[in-house]
Amino acid sequence: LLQPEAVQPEVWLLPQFTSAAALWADLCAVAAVAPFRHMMTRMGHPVAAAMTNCGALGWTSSARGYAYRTVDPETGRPWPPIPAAWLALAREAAALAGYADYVPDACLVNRYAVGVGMGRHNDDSEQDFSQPIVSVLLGLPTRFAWWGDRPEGRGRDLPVQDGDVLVWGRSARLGFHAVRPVPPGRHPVCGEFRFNLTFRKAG
Ligand code: MD5
Ligand code: FE
Repeated sequence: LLQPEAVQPEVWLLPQFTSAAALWADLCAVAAVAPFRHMMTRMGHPVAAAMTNCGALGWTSSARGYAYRTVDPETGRPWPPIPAAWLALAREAAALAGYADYVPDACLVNRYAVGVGMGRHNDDSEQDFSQPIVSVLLGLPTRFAWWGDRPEGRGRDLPVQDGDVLVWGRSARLGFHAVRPVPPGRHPVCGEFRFNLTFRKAG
């Protein structure tokens, strides 16, 4: 458990805390029930990362804006539950970072092809900012960019790789961040993709 220099207090990095190999079967099972899709933004273009969800609430974007939903709009069915091993992992990481009894109700799963990133934003659609976000990085390495409260300049880069887990909350919970485009490569489990699991207390 360490606090990377590139970011700020209340951002914790757990290097090599898990691996894509350990989570892969559950990832395939989630995607079989709730397939990856490119959601639309309010501006009318598709999100570059493909997304799906598990848990009671799933994050969605459409022409009507962002919303957490209990039902997958693509299938009309509830999102699959968060796999037990994933929940245990998120709870363990949160506990190490000082959050006792973390109970996420939402897990957004992002899939990035080579060359794809995510622009600068902060995560403010949740009801409960007292609870941290736990982010699990799988597959190809990339860099996160971190700004914190003031979204100015290029931001600071944090290199991350398969199996790393980030926990960020409290004063960092509403910090601005981005994902730099994924450099070319091939991961033995994930192929030419990077995945990210983002656990949140959304409801
Ligand atoms: C991703 N997802 O990789 C990111 C990971 C999102 C989203 O941002 O809203 O779906 S979130 C973890 C993150 C990003 C940037 C910086 C830091 C963590 N950090 O320095 O702690 O799909
Ligand atoms: Fe985010």
